[in-house]
Amino acid sequence: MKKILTLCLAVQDGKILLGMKKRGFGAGRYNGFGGKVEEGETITEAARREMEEECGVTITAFELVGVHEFEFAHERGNILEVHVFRIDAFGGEPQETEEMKPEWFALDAIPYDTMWPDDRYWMPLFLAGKKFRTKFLFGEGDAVLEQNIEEVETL
Ligand code: S76
Repeated sequence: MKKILTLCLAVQDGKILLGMKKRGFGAGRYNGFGGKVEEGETITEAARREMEEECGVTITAFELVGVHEFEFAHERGNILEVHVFRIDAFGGEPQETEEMKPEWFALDAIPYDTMWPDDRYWMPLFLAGKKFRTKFLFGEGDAVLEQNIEEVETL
C-alpha cells in the first residue's frame, strides 16, 4: 500500500521555514509543512492546502524537488511517498496554528537533532538546489536502518 503525502519547505533570505509539530505524526519535531493528499485533489493542490491550513500562507511560487519513499520496519509494505516542494514565494505571514508553530532557521543552524532522522541526509541536496529520489527504512525510535539517496535530473 502506498500513501501519497506532501512536504513543503520555504526558503527565503538564507533562512528556512520549519514548523514545530504540536500533535499527531511527528509531534515534537521540526518539520516542513504538509500531509496526506486527499481524494479528488492533485498533489500540488494538497501542498497549497496544507501550507494554508498549517501556517496560514498562500504559495505563489514553488517547485517539486524531491520524492521520498519512507517505510517503517514495523509496517513493511506500507510506503509513504512524500513529494517535496521548495516554496520560493508565498503570500501572508506564517502563523501558529493548532498543528504547527512556524519558525525561521538560518541555513547553517537547522535543528537536525529535533527533526526526523532522515532530514540530515537529504537536506544538503535540497539546500544545494538539486533534485532527488530517496528511500529510507526506519526502525526502533525512527532510527534510519537503510537509506538510498539518488540525485536526479527530473522527477
Ligand atoms: O522530513 C520528514 N518529514 C516527515 O514528515 C517524515 N521526514 C519524515 N520521515 C519519516
